[in-house]
Amino acid sequence: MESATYNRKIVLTCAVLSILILALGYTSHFYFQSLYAKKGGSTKTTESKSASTSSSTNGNNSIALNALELKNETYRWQNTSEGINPPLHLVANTDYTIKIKNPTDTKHELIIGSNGTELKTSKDILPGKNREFVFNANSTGMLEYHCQYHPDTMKGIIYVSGQ
Ligand SMILES: [Cu+2]
Repeated sequence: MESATYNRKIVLTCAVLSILILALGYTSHFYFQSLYAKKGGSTKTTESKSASTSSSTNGNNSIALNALELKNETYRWQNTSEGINPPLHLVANTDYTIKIKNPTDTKHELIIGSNGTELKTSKDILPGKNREFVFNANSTGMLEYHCQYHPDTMKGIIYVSGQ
């Protein structure tokens, strides 16, 4: 009889203890969840901020052209989208920033021309240097670009369309 009440006491104590442990785990779970939710919220705000900054810089018209050495000092112009001596597509009466990188070991000079007439030059771009300049085509049609020093291998066509 006495051992039965003793057993009942132990069972009761165990039950109370396990309820306490469960309750503690439950509340701490919610506490940490709310902490992480706060952290996640602040990360989201910075992400959307940087996204809007990059979209505003994309508003400029820019064209990237790099000097490229193939082998035996044969050079080409190159961009990332259309490859070697790429055709350039411009809209008339619009400013374009032409950005040129020269990672080769010799100098280059980009010249934009029309029927042998020079319209714009980048001036000399020395080895390892970058250069950018603004070009604006004032009429539609076809122009050409070439390098002053490698006119036979570094050359391409510029198509100027209307707005
Ligand atoms: Cu060149």
